[in-house]
Amino acid sequence: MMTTNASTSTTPTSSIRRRGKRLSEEQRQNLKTLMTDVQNSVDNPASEESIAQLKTTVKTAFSDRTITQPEFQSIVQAVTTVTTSAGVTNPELRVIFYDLQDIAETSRYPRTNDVLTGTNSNDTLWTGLGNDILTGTSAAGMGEVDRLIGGGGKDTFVLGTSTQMFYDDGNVNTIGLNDYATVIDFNLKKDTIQLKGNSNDYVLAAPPPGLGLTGTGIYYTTGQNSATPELVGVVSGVAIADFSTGFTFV
Ligand SMILES: [Ca+2]
Ligand SMILES: [Ca+2]
Ligand SMILES: [Ca+2]
Repeated sequence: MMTTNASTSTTPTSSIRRRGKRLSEEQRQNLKTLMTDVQNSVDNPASEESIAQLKTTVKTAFSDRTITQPEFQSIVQAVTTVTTSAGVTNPELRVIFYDLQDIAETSRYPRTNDVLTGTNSNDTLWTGLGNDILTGTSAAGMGEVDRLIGGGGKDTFVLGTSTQMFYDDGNVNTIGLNDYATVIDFNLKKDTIQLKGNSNDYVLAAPPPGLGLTGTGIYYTTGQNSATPELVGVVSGVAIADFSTGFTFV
C-alpha cells in the first residue's frame, strides 16, 4: 500500500487553482529528468505496468501544456506506485523525489503544511514543500517497513508518540528487521525525528548489515531489549552521532 490509501489533511490555506500558464522550459526539463531518473532506478520487469501508468499520467498532465496541482498529485501517486513496486534503492528514491520537489518549486504550488499518516502496511509517503508531519503507520508499525520523504521545509518524522513506540516486533530476542521506518531525506539542520520516551532509551549505530542500508540506525535498548536492541528506524545516508539535534522525545 502507498499514499493512495493514506489519510491526509491540509491546512486551510491550501487552495487548488488552475494555472493557465504554459509549461516553462524549466518545468519541461524537470519532468524529463524525473522520467530519466525513474527509468534508471527501475530494473524490475514486474514494474513495467506501473511505469506505463506513470507515462500515461505525465502525458495526460502534459496534454494542455500546463501541470495543475491535481495533475501534479497524480504524477506523485504514479511515481510512488512505481517506486514501491520496483525495488528502488533509498538513494535512488531520494533523487526521484528531489526531482518532484523541483517540479513543485518551479510550478510555484502553494507551500502547505501537511499532516500525512500511512496505513498499517508498507508505505512510501512524500509531503512536499511545507513544514510537514509524517507518520508511517495507522497502527503500531509492527511488521511494517515504511519510507518517509519530507521534501522541502522543516519536517517531523513520527516514530513514536507519548503512548506508543512504533515499529517494535514485540520480541525482545530479535532485532526486529521486519518493522522500521526509513527517513529518506533527513536534514539534520531542519528536520526532527519524534520518539517515545527519552534519549536514554535509544542508541544510534550503523543500520543492521543485512538490510544493505547506509546511514544511522535507531535502536530501542531499554529493559528487556537491552541485550538485543530493537530496530525502529533508519536515517538513510546520514551519519548521526548523538541525540543533541534532530530529535524530540515525547
Ligand atoms: Ca505503514
Ligand atoms: Ca516538507
Ligand atoms: Ca523493529
